Amino acid sequence: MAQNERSLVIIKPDAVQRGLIGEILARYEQRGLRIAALKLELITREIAERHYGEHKDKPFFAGLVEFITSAPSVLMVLEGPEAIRIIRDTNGDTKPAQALPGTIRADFGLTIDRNLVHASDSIESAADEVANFFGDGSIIDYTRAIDSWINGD
Ligand code: 3AN
Repeated sequence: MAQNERSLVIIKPDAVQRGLIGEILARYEQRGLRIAALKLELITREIAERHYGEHKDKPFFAGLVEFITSAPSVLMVLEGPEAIRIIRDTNGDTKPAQALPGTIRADFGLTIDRNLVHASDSIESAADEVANFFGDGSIIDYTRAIDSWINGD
């Protein structure tokens, strides 16, 4: 069986403001991913700067932090076999213009500055990102009755 993985996912302020929370969440749920944690939160500057730390020397860093702290986001932890790859494929390319039709960023977005969602890009970064946003440990380990029908085990 494929390795079970965990990813941090953010439904960013643009998607929340546009009333797309349900639409986007449904795509992850329909794919079969399990929600292990979920909250609506206005991200603080400190947490945003840590989250985007790898971009701190880039010209777009200030705008990135400004945007992600400008209005509430939905933060979640999603789990499933090969979840990192599956979620990033569901989200689509960082640049919506290059995202494949059927992905969230292609179906709802136009520009990189408002690309609706974030997902972890590796198991290692997922661990750091989950700790950054869910340091209080509010992650629930549970099994759904349908899990064996989705995962085949
Ligand atoms: P992803 O979110 O697909 O993992 P990253 O980690 O490369 O993409 O970038 C994080 C965020 O930084 C992107 N979602 C985007 O909002 C912003 N970003 C990345 N590259 C650029 C760029 N060249 N110009 C403006 N914003 C960018």
